[in-house]
Amino acid sequence: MGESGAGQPGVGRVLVVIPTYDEADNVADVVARVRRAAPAVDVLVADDNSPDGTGVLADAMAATDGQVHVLHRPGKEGLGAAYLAGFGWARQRGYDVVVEMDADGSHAPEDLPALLAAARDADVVIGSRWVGGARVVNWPWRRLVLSRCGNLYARVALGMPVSDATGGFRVYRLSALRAMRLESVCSQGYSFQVELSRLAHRAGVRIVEVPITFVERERGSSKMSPLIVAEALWRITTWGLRDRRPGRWRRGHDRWP
Ligand SMILES: Nc1nc2c(ncn2[C@@H]2O[C@H](COP(=O)(O)OP(=O)(O)OP(=O)(O)O)[C@@H](O)[C@H]2O)c(=O)[nH]1
Ligand SMILES: [Mg+2]
Repeated sequence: MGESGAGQPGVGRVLVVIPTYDEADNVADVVARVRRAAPAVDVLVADDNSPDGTGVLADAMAATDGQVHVLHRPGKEGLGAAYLAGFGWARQRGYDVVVEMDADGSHAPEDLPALLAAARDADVVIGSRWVGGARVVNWPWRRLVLSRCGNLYARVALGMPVSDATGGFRVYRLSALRAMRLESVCSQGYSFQVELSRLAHRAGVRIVEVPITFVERERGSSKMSPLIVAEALWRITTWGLRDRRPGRWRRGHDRWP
């Protein structure tokens, strides 16, 4: 391993994990912006062998910057698998904190210092589109409706006090990830974020939400698909039903003398 960032005061050594699939138009820009916005953090691009050469571009950045690293994965396995591999990479190298961030510019690296500042007093920080002070720029109304309804459903079905359970701009302490028992994670796409919100809530770790400015991607193509939305709906419903059962049993036992 090359050089490593000095670490963020009050937070420790930070690794920003950026999963990529066909993000050749975006990857250099987003990595450069992260390095400018938070010079003490390291970056890991987790690329699933993108046909458009994203991995090669990331290698070129890593060759000239000891704080940029690349994890080459053999093929497209979904966002969740790429993040789990990135978290494992961070754990093996003794990082204290990992950050999730999209490569497409939707998550502004300039918001990162505010998220890291919040991590001083939290285990999980969610960059939220749906708390006061947040902004969503250039999203078509269909995406707005999908996100608002999806979040409402997740909040009610899973009983979580989280406004943006589907958002993917987050900070996790490694200690929180350990407490969350990620061995059980089964999501492939989008529902990965909801699944981790649920595990964090169930583990009882400190979750805070910080407003962000979310901007619709300007370059490259979205990997969102009806299948990914269907997976999220199906999984939230299944978790919601499963989570309800032990609660009922517990209440029953409490009343039992
Ligand atoms: N490594 C890896 N990265 C992925 C995969 N699918 C998506 N990504 C990355 O995950 C991030 C989010 O994907 P997007 O396509 O922007 O999905 P989205 O943000 O839900 O959808 P849009 O709002 O349409 O952009 C981007 O950085 C993608 O390149 C995958 O299978 N493997
Ligand atoms: Mg996106």
